[in-house]
Amino acid sequence: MKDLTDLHRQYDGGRLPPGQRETTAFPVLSKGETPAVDRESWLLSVSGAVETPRTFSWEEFRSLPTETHRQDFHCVTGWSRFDCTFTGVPFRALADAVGVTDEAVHVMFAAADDYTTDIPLEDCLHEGVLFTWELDGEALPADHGGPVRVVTPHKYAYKGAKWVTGVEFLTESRPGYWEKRGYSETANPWREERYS
Ligand SMILES: Nc1nc2c(c(=O)[nH]1)N[C@H]1C(S)=C(S)[C@@H](COP(=O)(O)O)O[C@H]1N2
Ligand SMILES: [Mo]
Repeated sequence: MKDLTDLHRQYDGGRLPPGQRETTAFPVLSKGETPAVDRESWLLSVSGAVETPRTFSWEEFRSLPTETHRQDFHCVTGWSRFDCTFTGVPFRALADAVGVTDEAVHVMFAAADDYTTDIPLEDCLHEGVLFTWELDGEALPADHGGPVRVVTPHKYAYKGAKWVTGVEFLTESRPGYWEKRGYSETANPWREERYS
């Protein structure tokens, strides 16, 4: 188990970022309905500025290296949930599997509900970014993004696509769903980067 609950120190902040309040519940925040996706039908397509574009089935994805983390989760609407246990594939392991080219600067994540979100590549390579299928020792509930979602403990949680189906390495930034609607591209909770 990797404990990442102290990563706020990398940002010279306290554990609870400014303007947040701690909750022990885990609210669900989705722009629409929970899409019907299961492990058997789930596919993850990796494209763009990579040496080997490919699509992973659940079985293929599960052959990548995995880690279990303890992480905090910060929603831009003002709540934070401490000590979430997530198991999954680190973004870095996926990047190694496809070979990211030098031209890549940004990453666009796509999801089964047509949600998208973009993150600078450098921020995706942070050790906390995971493609996860397990929350607190149980299969990730569908409402929270199961079968597989992304988590970004160093960013507001809208950067973590639930029901993730696509990862596109971009040669220039392109705004995703909330970024188009005025939310921050960088989304650092310790600097309160909520809006752009
Ligand atoms: N595919 C998808 N991912 C998404 C969203 C969404 O609507 N669709 N909402 C985002 C927002 S705004 C937040 S705060 C978190 C909420 O995750 P939760 O519902 O597990 O709390 O998911 C993010 N990822
Ligand atoms: Mo959110």
